[in-house]
Amino acid sequence: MVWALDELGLAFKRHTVGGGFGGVREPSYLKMNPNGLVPVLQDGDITMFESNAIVRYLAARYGEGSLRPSEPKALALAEQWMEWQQLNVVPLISTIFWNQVRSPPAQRNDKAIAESNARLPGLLAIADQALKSSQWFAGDSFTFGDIVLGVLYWRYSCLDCPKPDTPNIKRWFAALKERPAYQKWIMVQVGSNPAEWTANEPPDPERIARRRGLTGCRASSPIRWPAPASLPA
Ligand SMILES: N[C@@H](CCC(=O)N[C@@H](CS)C(=O)NCC(=O)O)C(=O)O
Repeated sequence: MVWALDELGLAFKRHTVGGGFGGVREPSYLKMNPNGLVPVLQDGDITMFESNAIVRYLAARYGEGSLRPSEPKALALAEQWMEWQQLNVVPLISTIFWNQVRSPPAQRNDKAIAESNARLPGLLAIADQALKSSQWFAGDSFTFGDIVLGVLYWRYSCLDCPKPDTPNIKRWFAALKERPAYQKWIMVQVGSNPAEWTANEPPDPERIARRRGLTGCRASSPIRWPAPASLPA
């Protein structure tokens, strides 16, 4: 969400809540998101949850013709890849991440890691093939169709696991890393095991909060999440 806000050049205010920061069980928060999760977006009279829906809303309201393609075919592709990434790739990368980086060794599920590692090459080959004929998932321009995999691919790049040779994804990822908003909000060191995760904890509380908000996605996790962002009406 914050990456999208920044890509759109929108001013926003972030509130750090969730996990150890608390706040998500407060009645006032549950009114905004009854799931007690982050993120939540407040923008004028709109209050909403579900990060992908938030990104699509921001793109529709503030990024028509840029983050949200105006042309129906490109829009269809952006929608298609956002769904596909979320439903197929995110669970596999998240499984490896949570077991290798965020779980104590005794709770690490090696079978789940192996299953994810076995399935990822086939899935990434599909994305790689799509990126053979276009620079971005929806064509020649960066769109919200690049966001879901963009977030997760950074984390994947930090993981200690076998990585298939995907030259087109490699080129796409290199282009993402050139984007200032990606550098600022996504390219944060996460480490590849629990010790590195802890060692990478930066001393600056603001950076800790930022990193925590961008490096995990499991409701039961003990880490803290920032939310919501509010836009000027
Ligand atoms: N599908 C929801 C997932 C929300 C979700 O699971 N949020 C996690 C962070 S990504 C959370 O609030 N975790 C709080 C916690 O684990 O304490 C979305 O994309 O917004």
